[in-house]
Amino acid sequence: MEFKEALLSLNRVAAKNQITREFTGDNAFELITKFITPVLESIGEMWTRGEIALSQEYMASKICEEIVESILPLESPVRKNMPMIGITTLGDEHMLGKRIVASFLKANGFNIFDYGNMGPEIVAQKVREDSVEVLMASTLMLNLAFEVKKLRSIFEREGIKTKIIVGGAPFLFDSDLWKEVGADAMAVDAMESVDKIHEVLGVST
Ligand code: B12
Repeated sequence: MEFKEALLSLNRVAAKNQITREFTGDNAFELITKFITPVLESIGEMWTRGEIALSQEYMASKICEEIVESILPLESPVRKNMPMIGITTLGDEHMLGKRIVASFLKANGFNIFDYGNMGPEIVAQKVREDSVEVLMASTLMLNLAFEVKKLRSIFEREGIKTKIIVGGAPFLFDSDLWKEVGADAMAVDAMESVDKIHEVLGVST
């Protein structure tokens, strides 16, 4: 049974087996990028076209969350001289992308403050308190992508120098949106986010 078919028929076991068969212990992010994300995107499009029920989309994403949770790597114990990173969805309830990016950064030794789905005003306060150097914003709804613009103007008002990197569906659909909302960079996936952090901090690798 195909992975997508297994998800849509709510066959947890078949879906999980498809991924664990390919899992070698250190290829979690490749599997997420190659199998899980594109299938979830395609399921989102099927919902848009009215071909499946919202409950199917919801359950498919829940099963993927469970699978992702079971394959993600541990945090790296090496955390010397790494910049402070914050991560939030700025009110968006789509959490899987944030979870994956946070996990990838932790596995690469970054220090992460996970602010969940806080709005821009509180995020700005937290970023200042925690001396966050780069804030990662994961928004999947177009309207919430514009919360980044609000956040940027709060940063300007308060003199906060934290860099902002964005990601998620609206930024994948429109490759210039990150500039429009005043972000410093965008990345297409968790793996690219590390290079972008170095880029916005002006660190050569
Ligand atoms: C699963 C899903 C849901 C689940 C969410 C479950 C959960 N708790 O997370 C449920 C069913 C609950 C849901 C609900 C809704 N959803 Co929805 N959903 C999706 C779907 C199909 C997949 C999202 C996902 O988890 N992908 C897998 C993860 C791993 O991918 P990802 O988030 O993109 O993250 C990767 C990269 O983008 C990147 N990345 C992500 N964030 C960041 C941040 C940074 C800083 C960086 C560097 C990188 C990065 O790295 C990640 C991995 O490498 C998308 C389709 C899509 N194209 O995204 C629609 C989608 C996001 N949903 C949409 C909509 C409209 C909704 C609903 C309004 C109605 C609906 N369709 O169900 C509600 C609203 C919920 C709310 N209040 O916020 C629309 C948004 C369209 C728009 N114009 O805004 C989409 C695009 C579907 C579509 N094609 O129309 N949804």
